[in-house]
Amino acid sequence: MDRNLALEFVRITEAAALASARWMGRGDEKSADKAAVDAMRKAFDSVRIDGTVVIGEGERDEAPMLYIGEKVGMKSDDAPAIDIALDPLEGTTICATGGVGSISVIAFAERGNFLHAPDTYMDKIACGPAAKGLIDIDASPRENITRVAKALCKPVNDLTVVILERPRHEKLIAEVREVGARIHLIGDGDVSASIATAWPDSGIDLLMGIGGAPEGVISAAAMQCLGGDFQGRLKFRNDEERARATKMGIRDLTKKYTVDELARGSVMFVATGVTDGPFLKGVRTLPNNRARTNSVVMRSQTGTIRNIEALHNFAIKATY
Ligand code: VTB
Repeated sequence: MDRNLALEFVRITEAAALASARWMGRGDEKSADKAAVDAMRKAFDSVRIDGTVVIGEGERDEAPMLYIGEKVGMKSDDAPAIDIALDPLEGTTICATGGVGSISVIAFAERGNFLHAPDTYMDKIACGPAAKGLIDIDASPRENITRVAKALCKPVNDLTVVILERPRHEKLIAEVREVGARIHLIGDGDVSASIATAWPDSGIDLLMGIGGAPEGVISAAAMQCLGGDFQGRLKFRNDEERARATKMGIRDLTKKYTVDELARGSVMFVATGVTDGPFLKGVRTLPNNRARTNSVVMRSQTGTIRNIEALHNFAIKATY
């Protein structure tokens, strides 16, 4: 895969972030999401790839654009065949309420390298490079917390675990508190939260709990670039979800997925902040019809992590 592709792709997440940021705090999740999807879909047309969306906005009958299986990119004979896992606006509610950590994100890899995850839940655990290889989704919270604290040379009381604030996590939250670790509860946005575990100085050490499965694959792609660790197991709410997973080719519905099984090979990851988050600043509107975006571009092959700050002048380029 051409390394320059990642730099092409950042234009796409910038476009989606700029478009959805216009809806920040307006209490209208649908419009914020639609703005991001429209901008991202349009921006894909300018990239020379033979792209297939494998993690997207949903299945063809429920998503008009960027649905699973959709072909994107300006196809040409020498265009590379790549699989794409995307979320034009991860954290729609965050954006609609002006909260913390909504991003626009695309991960991509050579064909066949992402798990084709159904839109169900996934039990997840994530940590940064220092504790890689030490976490185990089958171990107790106590065990995982103790191991990570040791790897980070911190007392357990200083460890911060990020967990989605959901009734389903009551038991997990109680267990973590009993062990003595601190908890950062978030309303949404577990992709940002997973990345935060591997981001220096984010203040987050470990992620635990159940979130969306598609977000799990995107998070795993990011962790491959950051050298962090991630494990996941699909969680189904009903037989219909199980049937959907089987239809997508998942044979063992109880399988524990390692980070390598979720995102393999040479993976690239780009994200642009929509609202301020633990590792990216959100879109800033500036005087004279300008805006500033903050993005990250990462490649697993080289481990390079680029922060890209861009100043957009809408007086010249009025696209978004
Ligand atoms: C999480 C969160 C996402 O979905 O994955 C969550 O990170 C899981 O679903 O931002 P529930 O809201 O049903 O718990 C999101 O909130 C939205 O994709």
